[in-house]
Amino acid sequence: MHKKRVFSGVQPTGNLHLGNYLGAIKNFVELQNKFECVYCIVDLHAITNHQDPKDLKSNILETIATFIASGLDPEKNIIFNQASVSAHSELAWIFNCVARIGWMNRMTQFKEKAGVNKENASVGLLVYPNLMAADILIYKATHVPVGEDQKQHLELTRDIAKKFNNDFKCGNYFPIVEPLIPKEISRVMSLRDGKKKMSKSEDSDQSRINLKDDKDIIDKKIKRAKTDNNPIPSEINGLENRDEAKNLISIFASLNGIKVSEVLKEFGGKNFSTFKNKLSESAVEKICPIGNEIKKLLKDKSYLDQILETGAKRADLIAKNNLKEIYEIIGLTKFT
Ligand code: AQP
Repeated sequence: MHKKRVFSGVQPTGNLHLGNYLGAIKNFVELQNKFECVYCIVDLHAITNHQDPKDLKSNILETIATFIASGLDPEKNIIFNQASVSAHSELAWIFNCVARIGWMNRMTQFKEKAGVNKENASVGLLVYPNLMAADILIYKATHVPVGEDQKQHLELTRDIAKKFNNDFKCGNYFPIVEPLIPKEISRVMSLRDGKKKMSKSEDSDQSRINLKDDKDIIDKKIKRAKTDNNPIPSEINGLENRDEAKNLISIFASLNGIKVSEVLKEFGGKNFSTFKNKLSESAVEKICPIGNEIKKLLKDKSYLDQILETGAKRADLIAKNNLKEIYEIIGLTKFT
């Protein structure tokens, strides 16, 4: 039996948005009172696409500020950046040798991110899921809170753990992780296109609510969010084939911690303009305090650095010890 431990990460690629919050960070905060949690700013994942070094540095600080502003306690949780703990990269190399090329080729995120010019994508982007598996398994984490877009990568993490345990006949050395995906909204969609996920890299800022947006901006973005001409349905099946409507209703449910069915009970038969006013109120109430706190925390960079340094030392202790065991299982000797 493995000790229950949560691990998750967020890339420091700027523009953290409502999707990152409702899909992942909000869940991180809830879990901190139930599990031992390790939360990582996955800066090595960020460089699978070119990052300006100055932007990367400031985005790392902004991500840690977002964690703290959202309610993560840096003493209760281990919070650090991935580049500080070299065991992640070492285990990723081992997993490059465990995972099969065919597994990588099936990853839909690679296909989406590499686009049409696959040959020109970095090798790092292709093997990104192996590093993600290493991030999780170096801590022998058992539970991983993520948005639905990461589900396939977690299935791969499970496959890698099983293959490693099997190849090296080491019982259940690596746990088979369980994804923790939010129920009411597993994937927050773009405000401009209900078929696309809300994303940092989308060109149009109107497609997402950034955690640092102020009240007026949030209000405007929600008022302009795409909907259809039909009123809000009273039953869930009335949301079928209405991606934009479903998205806004689900966002409201998630922001207020209620079920989609309850939202439909309250707003069924009403038009979207009434609903959008309420949605905007909820978003402003939940997001603006976080945005204001992020801005405040960013003024004290040494405080943020100190959290990262302490977290890195705590993470490194666990990771180094596990890496030593892993090397022994494989038959590798580390003389340093
Ligand atoms: N739209 C989303 N809905 C629900 N969850 C989401 N997540 C991201 N977008 C949504 C979750 O947020 C966590 C951190 O994600 P990430 O920053 O590591 O990378 P990402 O998934 O690639 O985020 P973006 O915004 O989509 O970035 P780009 O545009 O660079 O691709 C993860 O748990 C993720 O599931």
